[in-house]
Amino acid sequence: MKFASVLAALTFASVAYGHTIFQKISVNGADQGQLKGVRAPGNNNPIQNVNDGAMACNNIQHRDNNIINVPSGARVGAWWGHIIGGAQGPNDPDHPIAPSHKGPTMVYLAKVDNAANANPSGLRWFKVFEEGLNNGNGQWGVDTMIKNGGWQYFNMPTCIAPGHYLMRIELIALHSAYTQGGAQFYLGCGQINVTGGGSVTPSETVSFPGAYQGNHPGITIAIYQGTIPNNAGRPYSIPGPRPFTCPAGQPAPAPQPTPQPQPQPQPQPQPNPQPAPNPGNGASAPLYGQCGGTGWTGATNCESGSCKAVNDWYSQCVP
Ligand SMILES: [Cu+2]
Repeated sequence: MKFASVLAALTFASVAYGHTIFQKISVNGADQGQLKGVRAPGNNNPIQNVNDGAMACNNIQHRDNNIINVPSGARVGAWWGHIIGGAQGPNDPDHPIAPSHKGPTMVYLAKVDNAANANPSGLRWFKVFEEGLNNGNGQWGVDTMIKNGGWQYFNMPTCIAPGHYLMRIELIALHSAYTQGGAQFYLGCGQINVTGGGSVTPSETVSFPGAYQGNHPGITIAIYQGTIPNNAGRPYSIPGPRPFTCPAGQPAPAPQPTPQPQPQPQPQPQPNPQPAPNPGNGASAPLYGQCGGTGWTGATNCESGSCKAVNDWYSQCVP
């Protein structure tokens, strides 16, 4: 039995490039724009060491000065895409993420003075959202996000103090998590300003890195029963603290607009599929790494292969 589930996990783990990047925010259904108020990594590779210094906001490459206003109680969306810009070509089966990447979705907040320039290390984070495994229907947080076209939704607490926060968006892919170090952490941070709200400062906070242990049963775990990723019908234990909830008597949630399905972004027209110009900085991007695109500040030449524009925001080294 154990052998069979390991075999199944190995089979599913062969999907190597179905990774994902958090890259867009919506507020009460209003899309705030690609990479606006978002700190995103330069490639879609996961972090696999829970003690990695990048566990707070990832290895940030895309960054701007926008701060997104979020009324307390608002329905907030965080959008994931296979690569920066969304799908990697038409009918990309790995967009927003490969469906093999089952696992939980989470959101944490940390109060900061200025969200546009706050250093993500050393912050105190409180969790405001988590979705793990629904044992009733076998659906994971990641499944919900895929069903919503890449959007991961949560409600901003009604009672927290107004002001700037970094908003840490996270999902964990567990398809290879049967050995320690196999879980894949995908994450990025949004820059937000909470308006309205109350005066509560959540007291239960964690640090990143530090919040997770590699041997946590929600991080080192074989989720397959045969070929079915349902954790053999057992409850799934989500890493980190339980989400903060406002104490009774704090402001009630404002009435929410009916959630509207959000249209999937269309593939960008490709008038000029030329490699990005190379300013000649020394470092080279690895094969399948990012090598250009709007706002890209990393390497623009390739260790091997050539740099090809996939969309306005993303050029990739391909063989
Ligand atoms: Cu992946």
